[in-house]
Amino acid sequence: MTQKIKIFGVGLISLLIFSSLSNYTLNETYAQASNDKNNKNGIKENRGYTEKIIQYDKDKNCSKDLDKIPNATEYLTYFNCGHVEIDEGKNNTAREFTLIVEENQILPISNQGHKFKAWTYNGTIPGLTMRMTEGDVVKITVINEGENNFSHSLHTHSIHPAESDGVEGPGGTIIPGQNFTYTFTASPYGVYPYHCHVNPIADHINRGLHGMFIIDPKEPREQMQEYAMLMNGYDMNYELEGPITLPVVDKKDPTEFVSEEEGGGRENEIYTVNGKAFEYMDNPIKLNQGGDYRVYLVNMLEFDLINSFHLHGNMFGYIASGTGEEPEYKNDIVTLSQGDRGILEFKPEFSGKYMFHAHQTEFTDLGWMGFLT
Ligand SMILES: [Cu+2]
Repeated sequence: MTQKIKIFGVGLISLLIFSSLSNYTLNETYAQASNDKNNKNGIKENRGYTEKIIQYDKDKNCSKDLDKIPNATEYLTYFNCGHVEIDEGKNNTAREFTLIVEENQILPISNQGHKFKAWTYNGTIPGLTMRMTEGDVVKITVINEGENNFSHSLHTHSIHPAESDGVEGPGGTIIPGQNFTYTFTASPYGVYPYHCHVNPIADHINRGLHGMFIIDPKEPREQMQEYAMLMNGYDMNYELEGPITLPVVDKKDPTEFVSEEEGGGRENEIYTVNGKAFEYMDNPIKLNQGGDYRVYLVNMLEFDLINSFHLHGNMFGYIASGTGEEPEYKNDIVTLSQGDRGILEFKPEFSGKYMFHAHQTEFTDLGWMGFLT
């Protein structure tokens, strides 16, 4: 009898939980009520909390396919907004993501046959673009596969507690076969890199364990066609390298140091945007003349101190780190150090084919170049 009451109790609690929380899928449709009022982005002002969240996710072009492995062209518009749980009563949204770290991946990194011995989050370089809204409770579970040889972690930029920083404690070192869930409240809005933070960090990043995430403002930005672009490089000869350390002191003369063997060193042989050399030379990005475009740009290049983005035939407004609402200045080139990022907004004035590329000619020649048409 006691057992029965207990079971009934649990059932009742689950029922209560289910009635206050809602999981949603992105293909739901909503009838427009006659008293609906549109705000500047067409979001219905007087809808309930859940409907507003669902509409905002649609406007953000959140993918319905959370398990998709996007190729370099699909990566431009693949925004993964996680498994969503909405608490209407508390006006609270939670988003859950899972990143599986796999070593021993062989990924194509050009359309000419070059392949890379990659380490990946969910099978791609860069890892998927995670998207959320400021104030969302975010849980990212990182699984380090049992077959892997190294520990890994997830370090996200933005504001969060130390235990979710991916450096100290259990979240800083996930050994093969283990997992860890990083939890934080998304803040402030902006565009951010994420990457593994296990030593030697540059190698873990260069091998492919990096990506971007976007925290959108609660008040939506002006609606535009949006693209994600992440700049990286590939060092193809890893066997010559190891951890970066201070030089070894020469005991006979401490003002000198023992020089290391000459080697290939840390150098990128291929440069890309979105993981594949010359991808958008081969598959130009089609834009509409007079349309409004926004690019979330992140630089995850290792071994070279800076990278840049140059747009031909046009000027873009630039929002550094994406932490402001309006562009701070107009330019046709932006230079970013390692880990830096921002938002570009522009409108094609003329028809035709326009290049976009790094303004370092070496990077351009080695893959970081594309076309807008
Ligand atoms: Cu790692």
